[in-house]
Amino acid sequence: MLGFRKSAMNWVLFVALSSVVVAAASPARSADEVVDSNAVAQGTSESLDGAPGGDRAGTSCQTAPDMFDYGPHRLDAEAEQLAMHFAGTLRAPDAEYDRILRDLQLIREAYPFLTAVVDEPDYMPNKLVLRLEAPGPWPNYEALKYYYQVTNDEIIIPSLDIHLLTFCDNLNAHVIGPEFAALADVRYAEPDYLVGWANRISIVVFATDYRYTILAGFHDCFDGCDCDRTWVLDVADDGTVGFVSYQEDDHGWSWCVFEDTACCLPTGQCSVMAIDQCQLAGGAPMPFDTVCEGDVDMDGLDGSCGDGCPADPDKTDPGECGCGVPESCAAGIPAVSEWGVAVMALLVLAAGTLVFRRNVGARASM
Ligand SMILES: [Ca+2]
Ligand SMILES: [Ca+2]
Repeated sequence: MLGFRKSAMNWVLFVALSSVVVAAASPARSADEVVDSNAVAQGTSESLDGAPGGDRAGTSCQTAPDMFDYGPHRLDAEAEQLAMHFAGTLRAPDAEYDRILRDLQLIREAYPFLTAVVDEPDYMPNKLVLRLEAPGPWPNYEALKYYYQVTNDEIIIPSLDIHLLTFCDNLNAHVIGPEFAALADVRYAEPDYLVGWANRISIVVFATDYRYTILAGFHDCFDGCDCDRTWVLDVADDGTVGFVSYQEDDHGWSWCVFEDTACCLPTGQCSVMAIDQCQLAGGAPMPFDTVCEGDVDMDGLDGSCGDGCPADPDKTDPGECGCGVPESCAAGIPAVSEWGVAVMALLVLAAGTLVFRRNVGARASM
């Protein structure tokens, strides 16, 4: 949180100093916007995930011997960003990307309310802000831009030679930044920071378990949220999701209200309670907008907790016959095959009789 506040303050200072010049050049984006645009990008490039180098539809990245090889374009921007940071690499390694993508899906299947808690990046993953040494030309800078396939070089503050680079695909800004900053042409390079993010996922590994710390902030998030919830979950190699802890933090603010949620208890009943109490009771917290429907048919299972037939006391699953119809409606289906067996038996008997009679008749005529 401290790191965020510091970078946000840097950004605010940066914007304040340059607002007159920049004006409409580079509007500040929020983390929400980036997550939304990532979601759109994911939807249009689904078939590319894991594709070997060469198929770069959805990006303008090229494959050439004198250019950086971006490898496969990643379908899921969230897993890509987390994998890059977890591995500390320029691009997301396959193993980490696949593992994190799988684990987050498993976590969200086990805890559906966490589907809404998507990691928000604190910088634009395909951009870099840098200041050049005046005056140009900058041959080393241009050569590195070519190598990393920069698609746009926008001068956002001409008087200070501050540029905003756009790359053909996402990169870890904390790795690419120092590489540009090391050039004699470049005074400094830093990520294109975003403000206003609320959700953050961090990862550490214990033996074969990946531990996910999932923070969901709310209330006045521009400079760091006032209130947050944190879940810690482990996902084992075999995909088992283990609950470690849940914590609410009001950071001393009296206006942080941690709403209760619908909880499906192991008994099948639904009850509204605090999330930590639900989890301590072995229950599954439901999405925040879930309303307990109640056990109208009194079969022991609440309509919100998996009673697929909330008005049928004899069924909790529509099955083949549907709610309100006994599953024995399907009894006719096996009867058909029984008839089939009977008909076959009659045919065999008739054929056997014909053969027998023919043989007897042949002997008689001899
Ligand atoms: Ca019921
Ligand atoms: Ca029922």
